[in-house]
Amino acid sequence: MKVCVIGLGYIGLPTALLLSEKNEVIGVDLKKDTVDKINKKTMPFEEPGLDNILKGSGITANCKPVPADVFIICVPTPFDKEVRMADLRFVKSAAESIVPVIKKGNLVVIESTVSPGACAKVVVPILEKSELKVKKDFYLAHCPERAIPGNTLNEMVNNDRIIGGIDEASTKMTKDLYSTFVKGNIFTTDITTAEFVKLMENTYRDINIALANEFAIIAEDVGIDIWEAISLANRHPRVNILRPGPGVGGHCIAVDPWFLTENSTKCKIINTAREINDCMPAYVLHKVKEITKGIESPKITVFGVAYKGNVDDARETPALKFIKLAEKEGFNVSIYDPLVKHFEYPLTGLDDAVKDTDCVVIITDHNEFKHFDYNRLLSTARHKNVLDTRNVVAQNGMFNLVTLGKGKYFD
Ligand code: SAJ
Repeated sequence: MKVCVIGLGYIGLPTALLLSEKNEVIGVDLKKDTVDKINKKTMPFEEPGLDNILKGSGITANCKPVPADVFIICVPTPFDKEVRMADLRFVKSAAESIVPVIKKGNLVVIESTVSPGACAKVVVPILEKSELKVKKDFYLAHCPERAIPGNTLNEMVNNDRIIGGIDEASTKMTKDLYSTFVKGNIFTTDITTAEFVKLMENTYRDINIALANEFAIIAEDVGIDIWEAISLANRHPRVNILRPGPGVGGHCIAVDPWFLTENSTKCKIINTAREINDCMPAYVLHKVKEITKGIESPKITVFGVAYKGNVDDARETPALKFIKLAEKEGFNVSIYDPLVKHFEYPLTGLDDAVKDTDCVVIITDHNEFKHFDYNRLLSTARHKNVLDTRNVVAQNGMFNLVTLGKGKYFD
């Protein structure tokens, strides 16, 4: 099979590499730099395990699609903040780019996350500009990705997958192709259900995190430790509450609920959950204000701007809103992140970030933050305060530790 994978980012490149073990694969990306790197067998981003596969693979990369048997679209779907909708511009332009090369009998697979109905209503009309007709001349399916950054390779191979074809022949062709590398079970459905399932998965997680955040806020009022309470509640065989934190980031969970609700007039819990999670940076700032009350020209140190622990990705990070709010409220903010390389604000070395600080605010649960000796680290601080929004610091020493979700009773 000759497979053309369009979009060589966090999902497209690993998919292309896994497919290249049993197929001829051409990767396509608009970024010339990415194309050059892949042709030189160099990874354009970091993700465990991919480097080795790339070195041994026969994959080639190109800036434009070439004739093939299968086209897989793995481009990002940004969030249009103004109207709270999926911005399908990259999916559309990827589909447009196939039009000149698509042939009778080809299969097109959409991996990009899209709003319900988009494959049939948006992608089909573009592909049919080729004069070929879906179901008659070419096949189409949605196969949403489920891999988690940091563990992409393992999850792409071992997770169960959902495939929804526009007809049975499309579903079968897609299942046969993905079976060449997926070891998990492959479940099949129709194309719109597959779109919906993907969005439900991320929305479920968002609502669960919102619930954990609300529990944390209530626990502070009641005076108990939410982290202990959640771990005890999760001993129930049918309960699995996620962890509270400073808000939800990343390019999926913080935006996909809006893709699901964009064309509905009846959403309540999904919108409320988004609101709760979006308010968490402000909630964290209110705690910082309490801790630093009375200090003149306070300096705070943000530990971690990645959207979650142990990744270098700061997209949609809750740290950004927290920092913007803190600056607006007159805080002097220094930022340290051991993994993130590019961010809207300057990043500082650890020692400079902590020197003369009045409060360290842990936003991201990087492993490094769990292992610091905070007594030593805070020796150059002006005030020895730590606000831990992820419950990664143990109280062992002479510093004031405030943990999100731990009520006063435990201070
Ligand atoms: N978070 C919490 N508490 C938790 C878990 C996460 O506050 O208990 C926060 C994280 O810190 C982060 C955000 O939520 O800011 C999202 O992180 P995540 O680890 O939950 O998810 P992502 O965005 O890295 O990946 C998700 C995954 N979806 C699900 O688990 C349902 C992944 O499988 C998807 O492939 C990915 O979205 C995607 O691309 O859709």
